[in-house]
Amino acid sequence: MARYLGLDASTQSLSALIIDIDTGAVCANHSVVFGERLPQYNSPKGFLVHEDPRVRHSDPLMWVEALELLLADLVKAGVDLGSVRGVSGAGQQHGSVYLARSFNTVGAWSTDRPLHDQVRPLLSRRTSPIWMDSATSAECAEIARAAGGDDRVVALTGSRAIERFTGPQIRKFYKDSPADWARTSEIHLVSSFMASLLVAASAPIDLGDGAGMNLLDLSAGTWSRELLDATAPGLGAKLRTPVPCATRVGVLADYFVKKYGFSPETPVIAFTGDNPSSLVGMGASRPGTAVISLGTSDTVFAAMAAPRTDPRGYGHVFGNPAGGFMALACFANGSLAREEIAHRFGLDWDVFADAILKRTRPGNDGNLLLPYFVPEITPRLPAPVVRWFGSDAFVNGREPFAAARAVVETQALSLRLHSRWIGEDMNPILVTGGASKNPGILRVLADVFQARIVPLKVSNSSALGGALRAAQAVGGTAWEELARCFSAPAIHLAVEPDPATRALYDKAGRELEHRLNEALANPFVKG
Ligand code: XUL
Repeated sequence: MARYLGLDASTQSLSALIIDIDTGAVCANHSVVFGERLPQYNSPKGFLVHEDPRVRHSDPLMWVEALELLLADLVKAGVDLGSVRGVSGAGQQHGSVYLARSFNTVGAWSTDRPLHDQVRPLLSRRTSPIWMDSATSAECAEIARAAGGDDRVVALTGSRAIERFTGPQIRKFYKDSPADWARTSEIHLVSSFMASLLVAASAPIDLGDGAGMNLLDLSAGTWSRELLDATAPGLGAKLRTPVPCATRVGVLADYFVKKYGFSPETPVIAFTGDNPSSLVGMGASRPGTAVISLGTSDTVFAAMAAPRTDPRGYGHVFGNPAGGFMALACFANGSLAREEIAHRFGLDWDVFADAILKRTRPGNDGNLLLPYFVPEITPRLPAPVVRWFGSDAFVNGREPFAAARAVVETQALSLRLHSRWIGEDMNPILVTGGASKNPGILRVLADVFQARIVPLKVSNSSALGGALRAAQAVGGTAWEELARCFSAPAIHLAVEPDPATRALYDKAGRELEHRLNEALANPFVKG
């Protein structure tokens, strides 16, 4: 039996997915939702509440405890972890973990104590800034200035200095907590942190996720001396050399063999970012297929035939785990905004879909709604601001069905507007993430993009990507074969565009662009 385990440490949950290469089956797909199972961490949405809406941190020990809960759940469900031949996985991108003592000093985890009790004394910083944090504008400006300007940072790293990226976050820590910085000996991304737990040693950062740090020289595949120096003194010594995504970083620690029944010597492949992992899980690792992921954040991404950067400075270039690069644009107010609008208007998801499909018309009589409950990344605008653009009754919030359609349409128009720079073909578009199950949302995406929208059979493409990467690196199965077996589209759920809606969405797109340009000129004025 050739089975491979993929893990996905995302913002709100940790998931595990096991594939069987011989039968082509997904034999397990489990999640631990932090807010539900670990209420002691006071993180109902996966992060700690902070009075400053720009500050978003999580407790890394919550991820450690979740790993143990998840593995215990798998065993309880009768999954034979001894049949797993390799493990890999992914983490939410950009988040960072700071250690006073390297994982390499651990030797072996003791089975007498839970893992989080053994990780706690290693930390030099109790909390981890995550991708939703936007409190580092000053540090971004300082890094860009020291490195010779925005264009130089883009040329080296594929992105401008960006608030949530790890380099600016590291600089803020160095400035705000010099003593803790001085005792920090090792810095991890969420991805390399999770891999390190599994091998009880320091796992290096991979080139896919490393590209989201504003520190990696993309063309050389090494940390950029210029950017290390621009970020914080001594930073180079706290980071291990980055490695290609298919690197074997060790074998599963005895702790997991003894406690959960894994086989001794099970190889662990470098973990990567959730978006690069999803690219593989969606079977989109070759150029020609775009993906929209509707998770806590919404992202649009695609493998790139040649690296290309966003002239407006919002988009990014990351490493593609199958080789080469991928383009990505990230929208912080994805599900968070849809959930908030549904909640405010008392709509459950069936009614929400019905509101779009049956009770309102495409274009929504010109009403647009782009709510920012957290600071937006693409385009960069502050929060909280609910931007209503439309008729009086609509703006006064008396039209719940129109609001449901408007938030989805306006988000889709913004996705389209801000992914033009990627330049890859956007038809068909594969969709993943929780909201990709909502037929109303799929209908709007098809019409706004004038493209065939195709969901995948397997949900959780990031954990699937982890399992596929383990199968490719350990078992040597070709990407094409893996994609054919496991990334099959759910053709019966595909949605075709209605060409009659093209003109009205082109008009609405121009209107949104105009409104956003106005908002960017006066970011603090409510729309
Ligand atoms: C991508 C990004 C988010 C996180 C969260 O740049 O910030 O998509 O990876 O999952």
